[in-house]
Amino acid sequence: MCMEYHLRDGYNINVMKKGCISPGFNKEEKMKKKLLGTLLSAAMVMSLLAGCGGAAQPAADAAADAAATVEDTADAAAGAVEEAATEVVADVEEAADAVEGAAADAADAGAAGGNIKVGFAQVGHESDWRTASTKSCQDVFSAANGYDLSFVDCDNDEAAQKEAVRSFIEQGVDYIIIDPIIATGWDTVLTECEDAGIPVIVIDRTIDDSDKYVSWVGSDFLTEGKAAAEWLKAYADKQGISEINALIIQGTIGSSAQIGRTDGFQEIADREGWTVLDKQTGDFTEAGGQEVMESFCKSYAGKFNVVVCENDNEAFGAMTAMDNAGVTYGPGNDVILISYDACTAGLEDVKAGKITADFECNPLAAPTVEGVIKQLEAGETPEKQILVPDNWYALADQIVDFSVDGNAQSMIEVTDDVIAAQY
Ligand code: GYE
Repeated sequence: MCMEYHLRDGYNINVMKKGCISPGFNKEEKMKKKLLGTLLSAAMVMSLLAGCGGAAQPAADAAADAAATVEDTADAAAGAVEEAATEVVADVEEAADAVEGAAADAADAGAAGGNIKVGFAQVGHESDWRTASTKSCQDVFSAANGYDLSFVDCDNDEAAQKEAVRSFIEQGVDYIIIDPIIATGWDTVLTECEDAGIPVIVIDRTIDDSDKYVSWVGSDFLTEGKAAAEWLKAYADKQGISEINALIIQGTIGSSAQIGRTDGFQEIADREGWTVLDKQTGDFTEAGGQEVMESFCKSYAGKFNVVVCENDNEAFGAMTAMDNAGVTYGPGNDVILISYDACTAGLEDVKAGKITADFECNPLAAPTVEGVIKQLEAGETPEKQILVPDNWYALADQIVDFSVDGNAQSMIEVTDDVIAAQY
């Protein structure tokens, strides 16, 4: 094929490949060959005749000369045609390049004028944290701020999330943001993004089996898990509690938020010789937390004194289950209840003396992601990992000194003002 189709920003540009021969050029070649064939046959007949009688020799020579002249002329003509065709090809390519350049300039001008196309493949809508994260992204990547946002709620469906990313590639967005439901299985689709030349920014949860993204912006889940356990150690010591029998309601299995929080807590539990009676997933939902806690209350009745919920919504469900089972929780009661996220409703439960301590995970990462996009627009290279800082919350009596990996931690006392300022 001599034609390539260059598709860019909605413009189809046909470019003739170098070295291709135009159809008109083939016609000239054919004509030259036909004429040569005729003259050469005539010359052969003449020379045969000459062999039969010397009188025909001059005529044969003349015919052969004529044939040679015609061949030279035909060669010259063909050369001229070829040269002209090559020039045409060059001109067409130059014109196509110019159109392509103009199209790119127009696209850039559109972008600069407030039209950066962003696709965001969000995990779902399972929790208060997620709602805050979605709102933050929609606020930041708004039309008023100069963005066209394609938002897909993937409803915790891993396959749907990959499809969403592929649909962004088809749409030809400028940037793709992914909050990966689970941490693995990403390399193929990230390679597709790379091949399409679309930068990917990972927000919140991490991708652990591919590095084909520009930046990750999120919280340190392992530190959150360790912080919860180190706080528990210091708090239990202060309360004179020497035995810990814990139940853990985990987040979505395979998500980096679950992995970090579970592993971080378990590491300290192993070091301290605590008993972790059981771990089961509540999928980061209130219904899931309630269901798991109902079964825990039956299986471990009277045997546990700590419940760790890997997000606030699971804690809301677990509280309903404990209420129904007659188990008391919060400062001074049967069970120390630990939660993560520290969304408004979670902090309200801390203030109400239900959740004993709440370990924040900041959902407002979108402004930082926008910073990454601005750096890329300016041709700069953003950091590969950008941490969003978190705080730890409790009521005054539950605030104790502790450290994580040798770093002293501070806690924030939950007051009405603190709750009002939270997302
Ligand atoms: O803790 C939970 C949400 O990925 C950190 O996902 C996030 C977690 C958050 O559903 O509430």
